[in-house]
Amino acid sequence: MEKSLVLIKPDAVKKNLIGKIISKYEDNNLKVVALRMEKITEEFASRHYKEHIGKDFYAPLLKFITSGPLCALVLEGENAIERIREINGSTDPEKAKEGTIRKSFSTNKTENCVHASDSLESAEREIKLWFGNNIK
Ligand code: 3AN
Repeated sequence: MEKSLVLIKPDAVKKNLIGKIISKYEDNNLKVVALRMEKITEEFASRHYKEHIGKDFYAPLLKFITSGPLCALVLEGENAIERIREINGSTDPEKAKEGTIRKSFSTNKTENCVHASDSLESAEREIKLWFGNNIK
């Protein structure tokens, strides 16, 4: 069993997509084991996105991710990290496969509805950042 940190980003929250997005995960046998909703500060966002500091899309990414409330979830399931990234689809909605969350709902590479951990190491780091040591 693996755990992954998922964000339902401010664009998806604004479009009333929280329920539809969580259903996609639950229908794929992924269990919600933690959940919180809030508008995060730039300081917190910079810790989440620290590997992107200095990239050309970093400033707009930070502005967007702090623009309104988002949902952070921990999902658990077999092979969860890879499966969630398949369900989410490519970062660029134009390249995302039919039926993925990003193909169905996202606007562009920044406003792309969801984030998911990309490795076991980042899942561990991100779950700790968002939920402390409560989630084992
Ligand atoms: P993913 O979330 O698909 O794993 P990452 O981790 O490479 O993508 O990038 C983190 C976030 O940064 C993306 N979800 C997206 O919002 C933004 N991002 C990544 N690449 C670009 C880009 N080329 N232009 C604009 N935003 C980007």
